[in-house]
Parts: sequence; C-alpha cells; structure tokens
Amino acid sequence: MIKKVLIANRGEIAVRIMRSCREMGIATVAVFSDADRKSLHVRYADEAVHIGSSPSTESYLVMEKIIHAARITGSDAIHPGYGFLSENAGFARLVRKEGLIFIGPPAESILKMGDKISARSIMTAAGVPVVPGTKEKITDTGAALEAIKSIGCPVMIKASAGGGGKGMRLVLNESDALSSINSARSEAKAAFGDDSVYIEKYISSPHHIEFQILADKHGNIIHLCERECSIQRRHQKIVEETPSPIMTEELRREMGEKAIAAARSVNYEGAGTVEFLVDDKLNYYFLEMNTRLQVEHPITELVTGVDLVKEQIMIASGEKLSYAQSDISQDGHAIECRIYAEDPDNNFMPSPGLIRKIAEPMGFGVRVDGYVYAGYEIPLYYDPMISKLVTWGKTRNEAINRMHRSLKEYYVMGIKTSIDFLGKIMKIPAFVKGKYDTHFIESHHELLFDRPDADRETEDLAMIAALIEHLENSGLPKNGVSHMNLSSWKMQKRKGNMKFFRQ
Ligand code: MV4
Repeated sequence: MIKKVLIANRGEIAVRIMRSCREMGIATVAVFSDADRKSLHVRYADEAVHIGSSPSTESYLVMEKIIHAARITGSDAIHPGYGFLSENAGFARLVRKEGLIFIGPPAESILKMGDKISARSIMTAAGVPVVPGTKEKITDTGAALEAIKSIGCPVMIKASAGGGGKGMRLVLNESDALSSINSARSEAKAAFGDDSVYIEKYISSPHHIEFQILADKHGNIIHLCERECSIQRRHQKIVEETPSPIMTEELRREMGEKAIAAARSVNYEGAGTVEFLVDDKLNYYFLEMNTRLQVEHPITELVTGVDLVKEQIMIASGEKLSYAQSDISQDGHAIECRIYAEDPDNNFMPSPGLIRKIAEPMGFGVRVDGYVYAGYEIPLYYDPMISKLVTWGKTRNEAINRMHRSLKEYYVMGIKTSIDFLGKIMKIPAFVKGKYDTHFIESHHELLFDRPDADRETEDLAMIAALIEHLENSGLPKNGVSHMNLSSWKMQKRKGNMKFFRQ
C-alpha cells in the first residue's frame, strides 16, 4: 500500500501528479530548489523538502538528495514525472535498493530502450517494424561511410545514445557524408559521452505518432490509442491531438498491437509511450520508446477517461490493470497546446520574469495543467513551459474551436507567451483540415510569424499615438463605468485590432 508519494519534480507535472494522489487519499511530498520556494507544487504538497540551490544539477538531478528527502518524510514511493531523473536507470535502481517504490518501469527496461541500437534490434526480434538501416553500433568513420553508400542517400545519421534529435544529421548527398558523420559523432560525444551512431533510410515528411501503453506486474499490457505529435519545432512539440487525423481503425489496431509487443519485449511495467514515424503511404516504423509519463498525456486521458497517473500508482503498488483492452475506446477529440514563457516572434527566446496578472480559460471541455499564479516569478533555470491547455470536443472541429476560444480567454501579463502564436495555428487551413506533417511550422512561416521588426515598430508607434489621442479626448464618466474599458487586459487582447482605436 502506497500512503505517501514524494514527487521528484517541479512545476505543472508535480502538481498534476499530486492531484491524482490527493484523489486517492495518498499524502504528497514536494522537493524544491532555491528558485522554487514559491512554486505552486510546494504550496500544493502536504509537505515540502528543500533540496538545494537553483541549478537542477544541484537539486532535482541529485539522486542522494531526493532519496534523503524521501527518508526523512517517511515516503513509500517516488514519482519522477518527466525529464530530470525520470529515465535514469541508475535512479530507478537506487530508489528500489533503498526499499522505496519507484513509480516507473524496471531499470532494465529503461536501459534497453535508452540505447537506440539495442532497442532497434530488440524491436526487430519482436516483429515491430524499424526504419531500414544498420543493425550494429558504428564506432568508426569508415564503417559509417560504407553504410551510407550501401543504404543510399538520403539517410539519417543518429546517435546510439540519442533521442529527441540530438546528434542527428540528415545526409542528402554522399559528398556531405563525411562531414555529417563527424559532426553527428562529436555532438553525440559532447552530449552523451558516447559517439557511436547508426544509419537509417530517410523518411521524408513523416508524421510523428505515438501510442500510450500501460503494463502491470502481472503481464497485462494494453494500449490507449495514439497521439499525433507532428506539430513541433526543433524537436519541441507544440500542439498534440488525438485521434490522429490520418489514423484508420485498422492501422490503430495494428500499431497498437506492435506498441504492446514493443513493451512486452523489454518486460515493461508502468506507463510508457512507443513512438513511430508514419509516412504518406501509412507505412509505420518504430522510432523510440519513452519510458516515462509524457507531457502530452492529458489528451489521452480526455478521450479514454483513464487517469494515467492513478494507473501508474496502482501498477507500482502491484495491482492488476483496472482496464482490459476491450474497455478502452476513444470518445471525441482532444487537443493540447503547450503554453511557453517565450517570444515566438523573437526566435522563441525564453521570457522568464514576474507574472503580474493571469486569467486562465475555463468552461466546458477545458483543462489547464499549470502551476503559475499572479505574483509568481518564472525562474530562468528550468524549462519555460508554464502550462498545458487541453480541450475536448465531440468532434475535431469542436475541439479546435474550443481551443481557439480558450486561447482568446487566456491572458498573461508581465511576460511574453506563445498564446497568440498557438491561436494562429488553430486558424491555419492545413491544420483545420488535419492535413499536416512534421514540416508544418516551417511550411507556414509567413502566417505564423510577425513581419520584420521595422514594420512592427511603425505600427506600434501608430497605435501608441492613436491611444494617447484617444485618452486625451475621452473623459471617463463620473460613475467610473464605461463601455470602453481601457484596462491593460483589453489593450492586450485587442492588440492589432485597429477598429478599437479608430472608433
Ligand atoms: C527520422 C526522420 C526521418 N527519417 N528518421 C527527429 C527526432 C528523433 N526522435 C527522430 N527524428 C526523425 N527521425 C528517419 N529515418 C525524421 C525525424 C524528424 C522528426 C521526427 C518526429 C517529429 C518531428 C521531426 C522533425 C524532424 C525530423
């Protein structure tokens, strides 16, 4: 029986996990760094332990400090969330060696999937299709060159220890092969301390589609259908949805079975995600498996009705899955937008700082997984994601329209955010039609990003001049009630709406 869980994470995911714990009657322990003293995850928890200074290498990544915090609070279990120590096999092992429950997969499963070449060969043996390419670790440049010649360009060079695009190079012509091999290997060496690579045939304009799976300690494994994650920028997902607009009933059944086979082949336990590339002819290929709860898990929860964190906790307690495969179906459609403290019109530069005011969307079919509040200062030490806005609709169109109105309701003052940028995505015809792939953002640059700075400044000046004139000419009524409320909120929401200034 798990009675108290320590959450070895911060921000929105720590709060998300605590919410499920509270519903299950489980006590929660937060850990926090200097920068997170006032973070909502600390306020939300039943207890909180300070674990060090702001850099994550001195707090959230220090295994011994997390274990110590669990000890002194009498926690039974540790939930790692995503990022930080969540896919660290050594941590999973250490937690269990200390007699605590790790709410996650066995260390062995993490290790097998963490080495991408080992994962490829295990998948092949399990009958899960992988992208055609090399089977052995390549550790010298000559062998890499040979492999590229025999597979034939275009190819992808990928780091064995990689994932998420690090140490990856596209080679279009054989003449570029040598320099790409060298740069991929040195990047891999610097990032992972391992410069071994493998080579795959390049799949052009693929979809990134992943399957959620749940596996208990009794050999039961189910899948909870797919998430379409093709809308991303530099390997950062921006918008995710389920069902995928390109999915068919038959393909879902087939890929779901392969995802289950993938999990079974590494003796998986807990919640996990099997990622696939899907080409325009609906051929699919195993890419990698994420051995953790993912950022975008809520869209699966909204259409299947399954609380994935509760299932993780029950699985870790040794219970059987509460659902059979036949209990799982998709009801309606869900979309997630990741809200970042970043400036999309300035190369997505992080925009940490004080949140002066905030109003989050509400209403039917709207879920906000966040952790910030008015008066909170977003630290510069961690990922600048401030929340995930998730909408549900009976149909895809309803989910899109609901997302659009929710983004319009979302108001944050004090920092730059990606909210307006996401609103533009909801209106792009290719998105509305569900006709997009992993090149979506770069293919719609014109519609998504502002004109050059010079233009913007001229327009800003014109608006400021119009506003000053308006303020000088309009005395507000004595009772203070006005149909024209020039609060900073409306100013912000009506930015660019010249009608407002001209009336
Ligand atoms: C590929 C590919 C095309 N062909 N592999 C990017 C992240 C990493 N996990 C794998 N990635 C890719 N691997 C082959 N053989 C294209 C990508 C890719 C991509 C994949 C998923 C989502 C977005 C992407 C954006 C660019 C490239």
